[in-house]
Amino acid sequence: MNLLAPNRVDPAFRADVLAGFRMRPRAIPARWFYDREGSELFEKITELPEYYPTKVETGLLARHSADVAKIVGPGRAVVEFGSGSSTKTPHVLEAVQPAAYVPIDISGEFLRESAAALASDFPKLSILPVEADFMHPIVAPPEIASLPKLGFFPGSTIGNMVPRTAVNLLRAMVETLGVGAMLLIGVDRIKDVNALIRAYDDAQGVTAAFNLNLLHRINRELDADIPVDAFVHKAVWNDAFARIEMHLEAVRDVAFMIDDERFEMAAGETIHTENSHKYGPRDARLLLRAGAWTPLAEWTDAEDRFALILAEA
Ligand code: AVI
Repeated sequence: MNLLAPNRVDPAFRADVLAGFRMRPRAIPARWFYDREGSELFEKITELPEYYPTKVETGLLARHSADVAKIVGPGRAVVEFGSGSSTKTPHVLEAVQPAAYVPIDISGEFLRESAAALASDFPKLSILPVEADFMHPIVAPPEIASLPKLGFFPGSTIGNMVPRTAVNLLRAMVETLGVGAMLLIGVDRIKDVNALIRAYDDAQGVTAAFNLNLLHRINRELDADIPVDAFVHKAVWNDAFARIEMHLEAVRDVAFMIDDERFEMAAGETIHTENSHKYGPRDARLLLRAGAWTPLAEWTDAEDRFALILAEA
């Protein structure tokens, strides 16, 4: 969502970018990837042959939503965190037979489009979109106040947070959903490093374009003149932190202006743009417990590339 007029700058974006270029090592939060161009590039990433998470998780949902429904029971309100295009949701809605569906997303535009699309497939379902930042506890619509809840957080988005932030979010979800709630969450597994690198540095260069779009966005929105052609996309596995990191590396010495401030970067210097943490089976369960959720069941693919975990508050 952009509530600001097209040529008005989002002050939080400007503040994060300027602070990120001033610090060492330089780093910009990954949330700023998702302007319209970035969101479109991310949709393309999910269709890439190398990017297994979407395909594997969708397969797990298609195969196991009925098993989830047996544990969860009917008549809950399904609350989806960061619903985006809601592409994985129909499997869950069909199996779980909820009394209501509450998609939460920060992008109002996305939310309205996907709620309308779902409404035509589920005409009897009460759909109650909430435009909000799900990183904080959310006041649920009054219509679902008395219903037990099932939180749905697919895509391994939890992996884009450092563990401390992930735990804070899981605890905020307990507050939003209430005691007795359940949570169905997608978690990407630690696996062969080459397979991980390929997923984040694909042959067609779509992930590179997604990463570099951040610099284009800064130029478009912040009165900046970063020479984007002086940067290349890097995806590296950081074993100590069990995460893929994305960086933008300067291939030559560069100087540029952002909003009247001059920056210089030497060849080889990087901007850290994303973390994507991966979790082994025990790590994932421990993370959930630290976030005040008790794991109840989990489903993985034959190669254990990705897990769907059902937990209760
Ligand atoms: C949204 N998120 C779970 C993706 C991931 O895999 O960490 C974002 C992404 N970045 C590069 N490719 C995909």
